[in-house]
Amino acid sequence: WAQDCQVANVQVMQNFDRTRYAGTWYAVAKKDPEGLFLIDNIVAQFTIQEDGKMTATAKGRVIILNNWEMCADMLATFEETPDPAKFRMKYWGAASYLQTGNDDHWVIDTDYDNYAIHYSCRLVDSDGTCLDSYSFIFSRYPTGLRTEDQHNVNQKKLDLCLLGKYRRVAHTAFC
Ligand code: ODT
Repeated sequence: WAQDCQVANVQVMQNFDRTRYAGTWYAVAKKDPEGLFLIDNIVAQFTIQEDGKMTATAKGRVIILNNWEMCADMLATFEETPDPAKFRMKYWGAASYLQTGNDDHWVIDTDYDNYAIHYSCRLVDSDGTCLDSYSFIFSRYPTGLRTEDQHNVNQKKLDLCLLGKYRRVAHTAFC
């Protein structure tokens, strides 16, 4: 069926299991928000604490103060919502000059062992579509997605109305 592009109708992962989601994920593609922050070499590490709460760290190459290139060390805590695949992510930098914020963090789909699709809408338009979103395609491998996962991931990009809006995220030795 046709994509209606309504944020409220975005389908997220059913029966999301944060324990299986834990561990290292390499960003292999990204749809950028307004005011791009993380550029490439983006690696996220999710941890489930003893109290069951999810936290994460992420590294990535950023450019701050117009021209200073560095590897950002970021931290996040996740607040639960009634939907187990939808979180609020509060994040900040290990250094004070890095970005801080509080974004939606939705897990759209994952098989836990190979790929995951993340989505965040920062600004919903008056018509219910998203005015400012970002989305990560994560892989358990820095080399990219397996061929057999690509079709499914493309279908989800289409469902999110973001097909064609992603760029590849390089992994070099920067971070
Ligand atoms: O790059 C951008 O422009 C938007 C991203 C900003 C948020 C980055 C904050 C990362 C905080 C630590 C994170 C953990 C895990 C995150 C997984 C996916 C979403 C960032």
